[in-house]
Amino acid sequence: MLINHQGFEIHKAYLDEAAQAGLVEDIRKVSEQAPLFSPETRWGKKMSVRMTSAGRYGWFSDRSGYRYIERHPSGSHWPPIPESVLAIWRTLCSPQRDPDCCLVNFYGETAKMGLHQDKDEKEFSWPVLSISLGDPGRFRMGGQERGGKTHAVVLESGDVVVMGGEARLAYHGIDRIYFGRSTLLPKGGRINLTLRVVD
Ligand code: MD3
Ligand code: FE
Repeated sequence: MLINHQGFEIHKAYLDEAAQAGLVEDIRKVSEQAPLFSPETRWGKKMSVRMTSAGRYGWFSDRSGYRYIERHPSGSHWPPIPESVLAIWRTLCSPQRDPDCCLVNFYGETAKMGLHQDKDEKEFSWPVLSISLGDPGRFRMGGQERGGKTHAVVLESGDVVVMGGEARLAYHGIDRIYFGRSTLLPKGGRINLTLRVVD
């Protein structure tokens, strides 16, 4: 099922169970090469979401601010974006231009992501694609200004979201995780993959 509202395109249940399980396996391999870590915000507070990346760039944050960097904090290059993930981008976004970064977010029972805009990329003309795996999460989305009206939608395992057009610079975040509702990840939790063109 496809719902499209002002550049916010949700493909509910886009991935079947086998595709979801395959992605989890491919992401497990990424996190073996590039272990999950909790970035610090520019105010020195650890984020509750654990992260890693694949691709030419990975997203990073510390007291110096939010940015994309070419290596994992360990010093290694980020692993390549799995083909299974690229295939989804090529179908829903573009067969011409691959993303530069696949950000992997892992949410445990109490993790959240506050309302923010994604503006660390040099390019906003490409959409951002998001893949949800594991426990459902309540996603909140507003407009392009802070403090505006917001709408909540539950993102479930297998849902794929494409944010383009006006939605690309909309405020958004994850308020809560419905921990233990999915059996995809044996220990529970939610994985979100976001594919981005950075420069
Ligand atoms: C709306 N992640 O990593 S994905 C992030 O579920 C992030 O982990 C959330 O926000 C998550 O930055 C939401 C859906 C999403 C991704 C990018 C967007 C929504 C977006 C960019 C612009 C507007
Ligand atoms: Fe975001």
